Amino acid sequence: PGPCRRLGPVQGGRVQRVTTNLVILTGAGVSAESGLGTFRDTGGIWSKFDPMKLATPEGFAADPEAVHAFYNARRDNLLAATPNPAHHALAELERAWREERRGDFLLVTQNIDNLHEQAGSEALLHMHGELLKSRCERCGHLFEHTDALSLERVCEGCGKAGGLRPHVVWFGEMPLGLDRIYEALARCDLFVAVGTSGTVYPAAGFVQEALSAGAHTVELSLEPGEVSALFAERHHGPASRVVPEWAR
Ligand code: BJW
Repeated sequence: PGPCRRLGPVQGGRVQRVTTNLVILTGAGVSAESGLGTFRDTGGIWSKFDPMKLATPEGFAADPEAVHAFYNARRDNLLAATPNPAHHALAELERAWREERRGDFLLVTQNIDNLHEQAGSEALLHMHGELLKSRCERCGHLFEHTDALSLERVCEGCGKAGGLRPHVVWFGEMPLGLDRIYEALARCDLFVAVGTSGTVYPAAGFVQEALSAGAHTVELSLEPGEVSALFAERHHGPASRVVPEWAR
């Protein structure tokens, strides 16, 4: 069964509307069919590149040029990518949730791409940052850009070179927006995870938080993930099929 609004019992001749607060968590699998690689599948990004060298503060300190090259290449890939039916279905679901006042809606993505925005999602939180943003470690200046980042580039905020880094969350760093996410999870009635392996915390623990709040839990992914057993409902297949099927 999909996420259709439930109607409550008739009280005093009126049908009481039961609201459903929805939290959706997406991972790399939702963007796989848009041509952006996943991390841990066969042939995935971490089978070709060492995450300890490219996705940790220590790796960046040791070889910033290699890290810039890695994210510059992924930024170029993203600029050629477009949303797939899964992104569109989630944006459409958000519109319906809002227009029909079904309840609160929050889309939390672990992805640093902007395909949810391109599809029209609005109530969106990028917990692992955004590839089209960078920041200065010296002055905190945050800016959007589509061109390559380099060690030589000068920060528009402080006028100094050498302090810029991608606005992404590496291992050992604190994910973004956790207060808002845990607050939404504590109130959620329905939690859906799409295209994530359930390997990386704290995101992998969100299903447990949702269960503690009494939510119904749904996994939509190509195959079972690490925490699959915690989901009450599971639909396995490509996101471009299982997400629109579930959301309609
Ligand atoms: C499809 C599909 C299709 C394929 N259709 N589906 C030991 C135990 C517990 C925790 C830890 C531990 N040791 C260390 C930690 C903490 C660590 C962690 O979890 N490590 C684990 C690996 C063990 N976590 C952190 O460090 C996090 N921070 C933190 O904990 O802060 C607290 C703290 C801070 C400081 C001090 C003390 C505490 C930060 C994690 C940051 C993760 N960063 C990355 C890189 C981001 C930038 C970038 O993109 O380069 O985030 S790593 C990478 O993994 C990326 C992703 O967002 C993240 C999750 O991956 P995801 O999305 O699940 O992708 P895959 O590839 O794993 O799975 C894809 C899925 O899609 C699969 O299931 C496929 O089947 C499916 N799929 N095609 C549908 N067509």
